Amino acid sequence: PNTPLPPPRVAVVIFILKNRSILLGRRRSTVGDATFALPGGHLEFGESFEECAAREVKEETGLELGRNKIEYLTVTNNVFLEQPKKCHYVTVFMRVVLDVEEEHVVKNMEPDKCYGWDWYAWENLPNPLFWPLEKMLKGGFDPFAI
Ligand code: 8DG
Ligand code: MG
Ligand code: MG
Repeated sequence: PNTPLPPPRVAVVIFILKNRSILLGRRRSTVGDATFALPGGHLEFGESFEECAAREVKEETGLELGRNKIEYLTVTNNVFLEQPKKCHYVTVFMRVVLDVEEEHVVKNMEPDKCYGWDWYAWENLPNPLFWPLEKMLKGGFDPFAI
């Protein structure tokens, strides 16, 4: 039977940069299960992209972005047809650069949704990356360069 397709949704995800590393978590989800992805989630009613990014980071990792400058980087269109549940996301990519001098404790706040967070060197990213991220990076996108 044909299940009706859900409308496209807006997701906000964030590159958290520290030195030459980024924060990635291995997903536990029907979408992109076991792949490495950025922190982030669904834009809620009335939120700015910056507010959504900061909220999701706090909910998922416990990190407080507080007075750090959160910047918009780019947007991509991602249609997931090969997943158990078909879905379509317009994904907004943000960035924050953390102070190298400060200590940043990252916790796995939603262990039902993520196997764990860790820092990965940009020159040596883990595999497999979540497909929308993979696609961008293969296209030459560099969150450090902008
Ligand atoms: P929420 O209930 O907390 O709002 O949502 P979530 O459970 O945190 O949602 P999510 O799956 O983490 O993110 C929503 C969608 O964003 C995801 O299903 C597909 C899209 N998305 C990308 N790239 C990335 C990425 O690198 N990381 C995350 N987390 N989501 C991404 O297109
Ligand atoms: Mg979330
Ligand atoms: Mg999430």
